[in-house]
Amino acid sequence: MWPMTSKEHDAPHESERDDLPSDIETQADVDTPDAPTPDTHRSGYVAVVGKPNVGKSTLVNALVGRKVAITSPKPQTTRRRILGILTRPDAQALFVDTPGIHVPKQALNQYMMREVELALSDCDAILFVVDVSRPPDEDDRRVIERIRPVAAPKFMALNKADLMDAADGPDNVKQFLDLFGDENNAIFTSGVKIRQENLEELLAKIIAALPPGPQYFPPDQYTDQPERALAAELIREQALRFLEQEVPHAVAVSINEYTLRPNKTLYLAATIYVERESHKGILIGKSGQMLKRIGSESRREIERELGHKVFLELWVKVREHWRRDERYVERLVAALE
Ligand SMILES: Nc1nc2c(ncn2[C@@H]2O[C@H](COP(=O)(O)OP(=O)(O)O)[C@@H](O)[C@H]2O)c(=O)[nH]1
Ligand SMILES: [Mg+2]
Repeated sequence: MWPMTSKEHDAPHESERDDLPSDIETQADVDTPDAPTPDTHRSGYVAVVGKPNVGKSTLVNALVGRKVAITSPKPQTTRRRILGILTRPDAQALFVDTPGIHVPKQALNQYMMREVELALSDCDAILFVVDVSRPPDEDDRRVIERIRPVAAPKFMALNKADLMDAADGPDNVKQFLDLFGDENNAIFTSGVKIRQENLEELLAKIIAALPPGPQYFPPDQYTDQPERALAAELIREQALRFLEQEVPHAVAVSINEYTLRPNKTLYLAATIYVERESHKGILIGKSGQMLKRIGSESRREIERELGHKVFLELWVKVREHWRRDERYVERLVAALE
């Protein structure tokens, strides 16, 4: 406790309001004895790259200790750069979760690859994530070739180590190490069965590689996404969970209303966009059952992540071929920022 903090400062009476600003200033001026000096504090951007589905988003969530990015077994779950912020007394690591590196075909895919390029163009370190339960393939090689010319220090997460079997495991590891070429900076990880020591070791290596720098974000901020964007993503995650194979790529979510009422309830109305009338039918389900399930699971997740009580209204609309429409993709993303 600060010796100078009196009850009045914590809970000023109406009549004492005028005194408040100068009191706050006085408190903020007090030095914290343990605050790191600027030249020992490290910070920087860590681009997290890899082919789709290797567990990049799951790993970023595990490293940051919060759900900053939604995950699913479906490829293309992550569509744009997402920042996961880890703050420690001596460092701030800014993990940039990216869409998987792949060959772009449609407007949405091109948009996703631009997001990867942007992340690589301004990073202080690279975390290359692979699925070590399978041997490297063409897609892994393409990622390696893309990051090879980037000067930033590189680390490899041999992820999904929990799925590695005794027969093929060692050979997969050897092949990935040959490809990556730097055994000292490769670490086994798992985003689901967390071996905390490995995550700690990986973090320590990454932090040691970051340049000296300030704390860019306040210590309690764990992502750059506004709450409404997080809410839209959590709804999309549930839609991906419940829908059949062919539909999920074509799902987009936009928020129509986002109001935190004085009673602390968040009123949220969102539209789920699909590309075809038949997809709309699947999404709504028999007598609305599917949409109800997606709605109640989303509501629970949003309540847990954002800490508000939530009233959620979901709509479904068809917008044909939205993924091919570059302007629409850009607008949809911009609307969430
Ligand atoms: N068994 C296992 N599954 C994982 C691991 N990491 C991610 N997954 C699963 O793999 C799928 C893809 O993960 P995601 O993080 O969305 O991959 P991304 O496309 O690289 O971001 C999801 O179903 C995850 O639950 C892991 O270390 N072990
Ligand atoms: Mg992802």
